[in-house]
Amino acid sequence: MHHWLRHISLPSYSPDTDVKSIEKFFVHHVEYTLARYRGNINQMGAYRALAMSVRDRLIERWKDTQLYFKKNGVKRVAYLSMEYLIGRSLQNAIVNLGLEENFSAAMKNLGYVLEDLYEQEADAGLGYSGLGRLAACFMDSMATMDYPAWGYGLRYKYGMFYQKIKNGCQFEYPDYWLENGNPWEVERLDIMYPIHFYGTCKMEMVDGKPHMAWYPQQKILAVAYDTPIPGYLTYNTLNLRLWSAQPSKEFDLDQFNSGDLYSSLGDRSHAERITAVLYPNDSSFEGKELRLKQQYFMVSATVQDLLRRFRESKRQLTDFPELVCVQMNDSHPTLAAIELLRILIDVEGMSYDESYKVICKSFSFTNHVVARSNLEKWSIELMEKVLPRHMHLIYEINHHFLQQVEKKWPNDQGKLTHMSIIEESPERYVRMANLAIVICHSVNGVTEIHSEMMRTEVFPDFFKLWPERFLSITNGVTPRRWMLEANREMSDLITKWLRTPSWTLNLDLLSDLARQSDVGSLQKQWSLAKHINKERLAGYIEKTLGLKVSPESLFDVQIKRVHQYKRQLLNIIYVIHRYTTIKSMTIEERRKVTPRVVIFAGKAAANYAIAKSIIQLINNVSVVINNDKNIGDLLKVVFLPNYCVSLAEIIIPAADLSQHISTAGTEACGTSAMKFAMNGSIILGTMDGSIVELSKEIGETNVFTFGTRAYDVPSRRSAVRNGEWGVDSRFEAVLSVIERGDFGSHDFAPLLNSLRYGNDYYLLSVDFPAYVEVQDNIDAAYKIPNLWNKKSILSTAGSGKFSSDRSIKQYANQIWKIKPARRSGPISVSAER
Ligand code: AZC
Repeated sequence: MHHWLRHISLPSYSPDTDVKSIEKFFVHHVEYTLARYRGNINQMGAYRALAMSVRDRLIERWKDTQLYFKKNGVKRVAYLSMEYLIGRSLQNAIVNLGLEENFSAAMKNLGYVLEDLYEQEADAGLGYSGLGRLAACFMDSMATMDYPAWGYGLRYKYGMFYQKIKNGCQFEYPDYWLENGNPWEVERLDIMYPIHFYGTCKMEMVDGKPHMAWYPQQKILAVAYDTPIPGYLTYNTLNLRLWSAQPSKEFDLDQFNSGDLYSSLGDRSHAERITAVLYPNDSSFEGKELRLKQQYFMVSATVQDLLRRFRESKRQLTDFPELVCVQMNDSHPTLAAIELLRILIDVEGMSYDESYKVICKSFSFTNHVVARSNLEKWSIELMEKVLPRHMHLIYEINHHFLQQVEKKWPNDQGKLTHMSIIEESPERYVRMANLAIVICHSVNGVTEIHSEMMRTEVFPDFFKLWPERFLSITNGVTPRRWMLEANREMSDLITKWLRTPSWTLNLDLLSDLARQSDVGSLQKQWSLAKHINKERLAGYIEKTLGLKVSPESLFDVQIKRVHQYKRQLLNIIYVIHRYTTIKSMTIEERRKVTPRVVIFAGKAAANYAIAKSIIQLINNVSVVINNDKNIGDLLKVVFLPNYCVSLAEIIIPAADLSQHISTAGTEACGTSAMKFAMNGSIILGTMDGSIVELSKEIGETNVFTFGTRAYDVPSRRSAVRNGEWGVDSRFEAVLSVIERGDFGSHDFAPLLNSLRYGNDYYLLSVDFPAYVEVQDNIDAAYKIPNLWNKKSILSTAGSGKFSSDRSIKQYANQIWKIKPARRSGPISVSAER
């Protein structure tokens, strides 16, 4: 019957992009999609109607893009991630379509302000941290550069928790981001896969050969929710497929027949629980059966989907790696490879050896972890219970792998113990990163320093065994969201001074700003743009906290997850030191002080007590300082609650200075520094993660670095542990005023103890003197506007390397071996490309 459909032409529904058509489609959605009257549509309603109008334009491109990939039989990459920190999508979609002017005009004609409608959108926080935001930036770059790619993940109903601060303390609330619906997703009830759990395995004879059969006990359905990801100024639009759990009908029917309707409904909610909530990733997952089920749920649905699409090519399964490659964002999706192995062997009847070759050629793995103790592992007991057949296969892989180790290093028990996929004592675990390295053809770190640490400290034996597998690809961020959308003022300036808008697609062009960094008029316009952004942030701070801050002050920002290794504690200890120093100054001396607003934002994992008490301390300090009339505008401290993508978009363009001060050798990358540098914020950092490369690009004299270098960390740590490190008296003085209760009666003893008695693992006391010194240099530099502005311009000029377009190009060329496949179509923009 379907060929009849081909002859039907749609009543002029081709989504034109002129202002009048946009108005029409908007009204159409008000009336027919939302079923509301034109006369009484509120801001939220208007946002939804607008989003639907944008979505229409995306869907057409998206379908065409998929068809184009399919017809051309191109090799594709599947990007697998347990997290996508997407943030808002409306502005991104409109900008990427190149239609902001038209949409703005159409909304204005209808009595709306486009920017206000942007603000209505919920922030999709389907991720917790860096690797989740990285996945979102990578999707934007893959789409923009026309790579044939798919994103795969989970559609959590509750994203990262909503953070509220009460009396200085963090409280976590569920973040039901779907409250007002999600106009970007398309529910695909036609794309659904069964996912099995638990049960037993039995050896059976099939055609005279032994064969392992799995009799699972639970079956849950994975339903696809598709989100179009538009590339910037290209017709190509990719798909992010997020899986949602749904009970299987058969399963419910069994229960119903047993006469127990209500427990069958209970099972329904049990099934749905799998994709109910995102786990914060720096609390331990150990023992969390639900998290293991989430991982398997995501990868099993994905692998089935990849196989279904591959089968359409009619090629043999041994050709799978020629058409598909799979990138795993950290070790969380590693079971994808085991699932593919299982299907090839158990369902397709391929041999182990042949199947193993297929997975090794298809999979690659990005590691985001530095400390070995943070590598992911799963209890074998749990794995055997939830995924018994997969556990067999892991044993088999390990068996073959250890034979290789034995061959390379005969009789070396140490090597076998270290490298084994199975940890034997004190308890038995599967080491997911070891498994990932064994089964992948490539594994990469996320900065040069991190990749080097992987080779020498985290996985040195694996590196000796397979040096060719280890690559380094420095992370990047998308300049569309982080510059063009978040910082219009500065973006316009850059376009003007570079005399081309194409820097947004070729960020290396920014380097040309360096040549002009001394030009007075550029400097003037540059600092004016920064000032406008600072006023906007000051307005937000006043609205949120009722606190007035002066945009004339130096805005000094640290925003990221709250963690001991990121050392927000060092920052606030310095703030207290600065405060007491100012208080002891004469009026004359105070005149020379550079006024600062120190801004923090970040969430602590709900069960991470020390991190939560760091948040408490910051807030308590802010209450004391901000209410001290004697200090006035010389110092203000701000903690902005509920850090998320859209908050970062307001803060980053307004920063004069941003802090990235992790103990050297603890931060794999730290992508926020790249966003700050692009936005002309001067970097204050330790030589860790991305700062090493940023300072190389920007020029060492234009960034402020300090502190222990990674190679000195072990010896200083042992000096601290053995009480051989003399603690700076200013540092100790701060600890005692906290102890005395100057910043509230909260029990800060555990926090203070983490810095004393040889416990200072993150070397705050060691780096404090250098930190104070570099802060003095910053104050001095800020007083000389043309010096400061020049540094700011050079920060932007030096950040071209850190576009995620560059990262993705490296992945495509070095790991995936895929090429762009650009579907030329009507591009509705005049912008050059
Ligand atoms: C983070 C790293 O901590 C951060 O340094 C890096 O910039 C980011 O990944 C992207 O590579 N790690 C995570 O988000 N999560 C885990 C499990 O490490």
